[in-house]
Amino acid sequence: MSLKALDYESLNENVKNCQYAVRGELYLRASELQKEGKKIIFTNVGNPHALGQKPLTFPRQVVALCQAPFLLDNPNVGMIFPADAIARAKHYLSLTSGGLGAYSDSRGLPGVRKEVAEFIERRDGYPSDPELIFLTDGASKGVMQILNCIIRDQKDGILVPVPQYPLYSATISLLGGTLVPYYLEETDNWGLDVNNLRQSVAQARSQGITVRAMVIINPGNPTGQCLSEANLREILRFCCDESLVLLGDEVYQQNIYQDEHPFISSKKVLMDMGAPISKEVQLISFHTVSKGYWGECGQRGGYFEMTNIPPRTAEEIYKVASIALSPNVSAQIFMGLMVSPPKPGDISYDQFVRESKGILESLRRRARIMTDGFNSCKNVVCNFTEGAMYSFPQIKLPSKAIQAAKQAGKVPDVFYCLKLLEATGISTVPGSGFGQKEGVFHLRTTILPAEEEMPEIMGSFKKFNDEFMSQYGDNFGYSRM
Ligand code: DCS
Repeated sequence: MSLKALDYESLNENVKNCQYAVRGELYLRASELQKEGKKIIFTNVGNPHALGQKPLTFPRQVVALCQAPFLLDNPNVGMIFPADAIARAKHYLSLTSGGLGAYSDSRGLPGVRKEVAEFIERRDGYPSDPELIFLTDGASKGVMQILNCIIRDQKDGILVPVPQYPLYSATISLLGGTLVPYYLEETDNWGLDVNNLRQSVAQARSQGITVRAMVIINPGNPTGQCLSEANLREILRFCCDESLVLLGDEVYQQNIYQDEHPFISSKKVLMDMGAPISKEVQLISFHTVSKGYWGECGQRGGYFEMTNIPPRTAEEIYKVASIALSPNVSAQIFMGLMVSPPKPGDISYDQFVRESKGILESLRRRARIMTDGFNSCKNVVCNFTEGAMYSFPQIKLPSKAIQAAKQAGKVPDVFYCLKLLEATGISTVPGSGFGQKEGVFHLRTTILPAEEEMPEIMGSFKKFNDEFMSQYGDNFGYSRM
């Protein structure tokens, strides 16, 4: 009998080769243990509401009214919903062509795209064109759409930071392209050295790869660094010199936990650089409602903005977006609300500020507790989480542990993370899922568990790590790589 198309052996090889560690072996084992009744702390995914973060009240009120428009006709609606939420719900419904149950334009509702453009203008101080903004089902879909337009075959290379968020490695392999890694410098607080970029490009070219685009994740996932303006300028100049499209993943732009390195958008830096470069570099910037103090991951809302993209290309991207008809309409409204939250003087303003500040300030404290906790552990070193939602400590695994991992048929950091999971219920992602230098090991955890649970979690991590290091330690001491 001949193989059928969906028999495993005959599947598209790109599908089989694609790896996504955030929901990989560790996650599967954690789910199994949970079914067996063990308490699991899921710190593998940046999914704030799953770890107890409460939704912001105002946007949920607005979307609730949009979902149930008959409530707007109820004479008692004003007793449950504040007047500004009612007004905003009517505003968004007026932007749709038939409420939340109707498809929108495949680029998203024009009225919401206008709100996004106004937000970008306020943020960067430069004009933004709603026609060049597409709303998407989360940033992931936008990244996939754009990579799909760029990657033609396996000779097309995309520069991706290592460590990186595996959306990039997985999508590139799914589309049959080639990932060209550039390494971030851990001892330089995960900084980006343009010389590394040049080397990566030269090496790829010597192998016949056409490098077409470069990804930056700012603030970094899993690395947590915020790129400086000087660094962004170097990157943009490099992209200009090498004719690379810059894909600026800026989904964590609200998640900043220090004052020295604020978030600066790639678009602003590009515009600040002036002509000719500001008119040359093709830039796509991505954003989402999943992160920040919103954390509305389940709503699946995002956008991308295109800069210096020719109209004919934008038309093609529109055509491809049309195949999926329409992004989620309720998520588009979340995006509209994210980019135009209540203003001073609005009835809901104080509550909105109280809630959002509360979340961000707690995340800032949690980032500190985690970094300090990891740095107090034997053979563990960790850079401070300047931004995003993760801590990415380096674990200096003793050679006996590496041997034991080999015997168990596991990658050493997977071995460590599995032992951690079994002993403590803490579900992390091994560093190998994000890429790391040869012979260096990490794990990634989110900083999202409830603040009051943090001391206990860090305590149980420390206890596990002490036991692990004394079981496998060879007492030679380790220096940071
Ligand atoms: N880009 C980065 C850098 C991300 O970390 C994520 C999600 C996305 C894009 C996609 O987000 P949305 O599609 O929800 O907009 N981060 C994943 C992670 O590392 N943990 O949780 C999800």
